[in-house]
Order: sequence, then C-alpha cells, then structure tokens
Amino acid sequence: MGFEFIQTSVDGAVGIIRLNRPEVLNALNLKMVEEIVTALEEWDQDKAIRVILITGNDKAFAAGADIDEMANESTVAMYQKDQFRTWDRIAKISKPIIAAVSGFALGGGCELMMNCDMIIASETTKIGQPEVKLGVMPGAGGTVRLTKIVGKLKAMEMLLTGEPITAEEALQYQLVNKVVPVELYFEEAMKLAKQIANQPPVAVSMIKRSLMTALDSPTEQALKYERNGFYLLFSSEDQTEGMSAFIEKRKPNFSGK
Ligand code: DAK
Repeated sequence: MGFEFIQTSVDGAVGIIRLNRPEVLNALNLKMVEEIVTALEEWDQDKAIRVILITGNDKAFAAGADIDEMANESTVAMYQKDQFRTWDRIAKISKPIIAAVSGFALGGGCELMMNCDMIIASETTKIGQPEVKLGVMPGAGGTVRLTKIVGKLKAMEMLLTGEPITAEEALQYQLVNKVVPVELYFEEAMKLAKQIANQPPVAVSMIKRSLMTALDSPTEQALKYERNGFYLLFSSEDQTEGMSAFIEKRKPNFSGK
C-alpha cells in the first residue's frame, strides 16, 4: 500500500498503521483520514491480518484535525465534502483495532483513538477535546463516545474547558486500557495485538460485533444478536479445533474458517 501521510507495515498477523505527519504533530488532514480508512478496509478483507494497530510517535498520536485545512471552510463546502462518511467507515471494521498512544491525542486524534477497540497509552499521553477553544465543537463523536465512556461530569469538564487530561486520569476514567512508560507503549500494544491475533478470528470478529451491538441497542435486542453469533460459531472449523484441542490437551491451531 503506498500512502503519503501514513506508513503501513506488517508484523506476523498484525497490520500496523503509523500516522506520519510529525512536523504538525500528526494533525489529521482529509487525505490522511482517507488513507487510514483505506488501510483499515484493505486489512479487514485480508485473511493474513487478524488485528490492526494504529500508532503515531512518542510526541503525538494526533493533535486533532488539521486546523489550517479547516480554518477557511464554509458550511456548504464542509457539507458537500461529507467527511463524516469517511469517519463512519471506521466503526464498520470487523477486526480488532488497537491504539498505541503517546503524547497528544486531541480533538480528532482523541476521536480516532476512541474509535479503536483497545488503547495502550504511554505515561506522557495527554488526551482532550480542545475544539471549544477554537469556537467549534467535536464533530466525529467527541461529545458522544467520550460521554459514554467517562460519564457526564468528566466529559462536560473536558469538553467545556478544552483542557487535556493525563494518562493516569484517563486510566481512572477507563478511557485507556493500560498506561506504561513511554519506551514500552508500542511494545505493550504489540503484545496485546499478537495475543488476540492468536485467537480464532471468526470468534474474535463475532465477539467484537456483539459487543459493539450491545453498546448501542436495548439489552433484549443485543442478547438476540449474541445468541445468533453463539449458534453461528458452532458451524466454524475453529470451534471444532478449539474444543478438540482442549480435550486432546494440545495447543489449538486456528484456521479462521
Ligand atoms: N492542525 C494543524 N497544525 C497543528 C495542529 C493541528 N491540529 N496541532 C499542531 N499543529 C502544528 C503547529 O501549528 C506547529 O506547526 P509550526 O508552527 O511548527 O508550523 C506544529 O504542529 C507544532 O505545534 P506547536 O508548536 O503548537 O507545539 P506545542 O508543543 O507548543 O503545542 C499543542 C502542542 C498540541 C498543545 C498545540 O499544537 C495545539 O494546541 N494544537 C492544536 C490542538 C487542537 O486544537 N486540536 C483540535 C483541532 S479541531 C470532522 C472530524 C473531526 C474534526 C473535525 C471535523 N469531520 C468528520 C467533519 C476534529 C476537529 C479537531 O480536531
């Protein structure tokens, strides 16, 4: 895959997307978001990839959408570009996405991070939604996802002051899974990615879908979705392999079928 603003690489069954505009703290311009989504979708279709990791550099995951690109936009131009369509595609990725975050994760950077399924953060991470300071508001889920995760009071404080929180505070509010020293955040995220990549991929993707459905639907409906997934997995080769391996006291070899 040839991209201008991201670098992609593969380690085993893990596809790695590295945001790569360090001179502007990985500010997300339109092309970069399009590239991220394209890489995610290509790997979502690629059987050799089982988990996707998104990272930046030690100083910045992403300091938000590119302000220079947005500054002179009109409502009509924004409406016609309909960038939300691109962002919405992230939520449709069926494979697990892990964010390895360090430094600034602000505005659109925080929203991209919250679109990931698990987040490993370095101790130097600063997470926030500073849009209010620019006279605007979050547009890619900042008032919605953040509030669902940290609750009304903390979200209100973060969104209305625009001030970032530290990694430790983010951990306390369950906005990240784990906080580790800056030298270790990428390695730790890779460890998690590889552990999940060793699990049966059909079950992994079914579990992700079921969990995401549970977040947005009434319990009764979510339980029905879960039950259908449960039944369906009994027609997978991985179910036969997983249970046979347990009974035969050996390590399973999951084919993803
Ligand atoms: N956009 C463009 N350039 C940025 C940037 C950004 N968001 N953040 C940093 N930069 C650039 C700086 O301008 C500077 O460039 P030069 O002056 O060197 O040319 C370079 O990166 C280094 O930044 P600083 O010199 O400012 O570095 P500091 O360490 O002093 O400060 C900082 C770091 C992160 C505190 C500061 O750079 C900062 O406040 N940055 C802006 C943070 C911010 O307000 N982010 C929210 C942007 S609004 C949408 C989806 C999403 C969004 C909108 C629409 N749709 C689907 C429609 C999201 C909106 C946002 O994220």
